[in-house]
Amino acid sequence: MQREFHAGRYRLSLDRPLVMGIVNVTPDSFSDGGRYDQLDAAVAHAQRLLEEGADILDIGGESTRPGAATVSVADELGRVLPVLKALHDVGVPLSIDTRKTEVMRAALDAGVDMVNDIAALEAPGALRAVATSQAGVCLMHKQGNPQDMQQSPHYEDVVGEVRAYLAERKAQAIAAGIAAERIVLDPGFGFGKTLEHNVDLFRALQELGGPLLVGVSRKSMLGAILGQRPAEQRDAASVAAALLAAQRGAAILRVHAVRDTVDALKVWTALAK
Ligand code: 7PM
Repeated sequence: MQREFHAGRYRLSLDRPLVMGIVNVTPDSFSDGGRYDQLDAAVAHAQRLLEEGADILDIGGESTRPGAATVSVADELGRVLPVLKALHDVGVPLSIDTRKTEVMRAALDAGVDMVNDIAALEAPGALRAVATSQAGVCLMHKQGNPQDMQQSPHYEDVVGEVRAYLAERKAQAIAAGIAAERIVLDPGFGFGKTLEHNVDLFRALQELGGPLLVGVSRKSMLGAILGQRPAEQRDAASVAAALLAAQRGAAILRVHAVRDTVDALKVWTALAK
């Protein structure tokens, strides 16, 4: 398996799991004040995640929550570009979480190191936009779209279908000129999946190819396991799941609670035989 991940200005060793900290730049996340409030809050949050040990920062301006409203290119860029610019020289790779080719292009022009696309570069021009850069990319599986994906997820064989989709998207990306070292794969927990689908995928993590990025932080699958616990009370569960994913070889853990996840990984490193 691949030992490095190449992302823009960076070559990251995959000898230990990397922690990707989530920075949401959406009106519903931080203060609902004006644009500068939102920028300040996002940058301050990112600085905190860095102090807590984040290896990568993932900056997103579109909520992909089930049922969330769509956002225009102009609005999404208005949210994320100032944050990307403010964080450009913090010393870790910056990832842009977007499905939109225009947003990818503008973010890449602003020097972003990685594209995290829940649509696996399926949008017209997206493969080309990433191929003509040096950025890394995360190709994620989903069934349906955020507006309706949780209505009736269906698979004959969720593990086989997700594995085949990811392998196909990776082959397409390589054919478009994106080196394998620049690609990570993601089964897309919660994206058009029932609790049972998510559990099947998690148990089969090692069969999905890779390197893998795993995002389970605060997700409803954990809420369901705990008995419908609200998102802000799912951090211990998120850390447990992240640690399990790491033990099963996940390369990158996408998390909200960076400090707790870094602590858990340190304990694993110190105590595991
Ligand atoms: C419900 C579903 C609420 C999803 C919030 C989310 C992933 C991602 C997101 C992921 C990659 C969240 C999300 N999840 N990108 N973006 N993998 N690569 O938890 O699992 O922030 S959105």
